[in-house]
Amino acid sequence: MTRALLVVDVQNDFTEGGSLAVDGGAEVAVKISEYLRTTAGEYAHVVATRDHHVDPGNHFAEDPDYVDTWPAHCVVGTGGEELHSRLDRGPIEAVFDKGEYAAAYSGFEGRIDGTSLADWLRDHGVDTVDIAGLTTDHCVQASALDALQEGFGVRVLLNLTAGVTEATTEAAIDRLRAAGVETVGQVHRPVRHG
Ligand code: VGL
Repeated sequence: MTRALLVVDVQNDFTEGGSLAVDGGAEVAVKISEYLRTTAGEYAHVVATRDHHVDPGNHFAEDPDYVDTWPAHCVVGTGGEELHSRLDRGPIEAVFDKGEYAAAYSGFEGRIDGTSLADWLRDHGVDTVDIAGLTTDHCVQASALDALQEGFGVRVLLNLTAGVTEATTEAAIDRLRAAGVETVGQVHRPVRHG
């Protein structure tokens, strides 16, 4: 088994002070960095994704519902798009950007230099992925379901994720488990919007 860690969307806009801040987002950045220090040998590769929006159409709204429409976030060229400063970039070998002109919740829509995340992982011999990052109920969920579709073994490290709302986070966890994704630990419970 060759395992990679996939760090999804740990970007400033999804953390405290950002335009789509999730409670516990910055803590997730810190905890992933700690986790990487203590589990260095477990992963053959560590990669990350970023939401990378130019004009993603009705993914952005003036009056967002926080389910299908959102305040502008992770706009290319803004600080909000940057990976969080407390996320240790050292172990991250490749960053896959997604969503320039449309919503792209799944990290598997991401590319680096034209190569898709799934192809990059397969090219590097990866057959199993652990997923951490933001947000449990949207991009982490979508990435985990796509990872399964792409044929990878998948675990979601819930203690290294944070969700937008409690209800959608619980629904996401149920859906992931029903689909065959192994979950590890407990998610940080969101208190906003829920
Ligand atoms: C995300 C809401 C909107 C995420 C992205 O990264 O989970 N959530 N866009």
